[in-house]
Amino acid sequence: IPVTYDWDVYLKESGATCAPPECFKQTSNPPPNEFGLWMKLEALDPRNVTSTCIATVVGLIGPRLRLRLDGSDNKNDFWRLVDSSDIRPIGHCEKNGGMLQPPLGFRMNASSWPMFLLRTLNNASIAPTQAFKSEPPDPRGNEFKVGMKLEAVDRKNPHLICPATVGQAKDNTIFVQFDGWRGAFDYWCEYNSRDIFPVGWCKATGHYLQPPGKTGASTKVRRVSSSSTSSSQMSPGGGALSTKVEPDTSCLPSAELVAEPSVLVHLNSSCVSGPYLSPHK
Ligand code: MLY
Repeated sequence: IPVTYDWDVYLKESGATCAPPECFKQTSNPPPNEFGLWMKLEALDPRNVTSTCIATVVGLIGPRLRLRLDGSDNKNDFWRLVDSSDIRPIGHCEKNGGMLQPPLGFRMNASSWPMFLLRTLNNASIAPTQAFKSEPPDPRGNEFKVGMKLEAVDRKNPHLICPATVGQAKDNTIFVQFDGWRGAFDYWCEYNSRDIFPVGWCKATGHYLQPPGKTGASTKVRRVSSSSTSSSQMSPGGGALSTKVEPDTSCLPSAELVAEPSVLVHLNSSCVSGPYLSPHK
C-alpha cells in the first residue's frame, strides 16, 4: 500500500505558502462519492464538448470518477469530480430538448447508434440523481500568486494528484509546476480549473497524493549545509529554471545534500550477484 504524501514537513522546511482555499473552484467540504462502479450517466465528450454522450464509471478515487464513453475505446478515459457540471443523470439531455450523441471515434457505423443506445441503457445500472452534486461557484478572480503551493492533477497521468507550485500567474491563468519534476508535466490552466485543489484536499478526501519528484525542491532532499541559503531561493517546483527534460539524473545528492529517507537494499551475501555487485567490494 503506497503511503500518501504528507505536506507538513515540506511546508515547514521550505517556508512556502499555500494558495488559500478561496482561490479554488472547489467546495470547502469535499463532496462524498455516491457513485458505484459500472453506473451509467451522461457526460460531455471531452474531445467534442458540444455532444452529450453516455458514459460508464470505470473507476473511483475519492470524489473523482474515471469515465469511459460507451461506444468509444478504453484509451480515452477521463476523470471528473462528482460535482462537475460536465456530468448529469441519464435523461437530463433529453429533458432539456437535446439528443444523446455517439462519442467521437464511435467504433460502429453511425447508423447503428440508436440501436446501440437502446442496448446500452437496457438493464444498465443508472447513477442515482442524488450522487450528482452541484458545481461550486467560480472564485472572485485569479488570486493566485507565484510561489503558492497547491495540489494538481497530472494531466498526463490524470489519476494522479501531486504537490505543485504556481510558477506564473497571468490574467485568468496560472502556470502549474509539479514539485520535483522538470517541466514536462507543467501546464497553464484557468484559475477556475477543476484540476487544481488547495493543499490538504487529498488528505480530506482520501485521494492518494503522489509524493513530489526527486528533482530539486523535495522533502526527500534535506539541506544540511549551515549556510544561510534560504530554501525560498530554490526555484518553485524545483524545475522552474530548468529545461524541459525529465527525469533529471544530473541532480544526484551532492555533498551538501543528504538523501532522506535513503534506499535500503537487502542482499543475500551468499548470492553470486552478477557483474554489477560484488560481495568483495
Ligand atoms: N510513470 C511516470 C509518472 C510521472 C508522474 C509525474 N507527475 C507526478 C508530475 C514517470 O515516472 O515518468
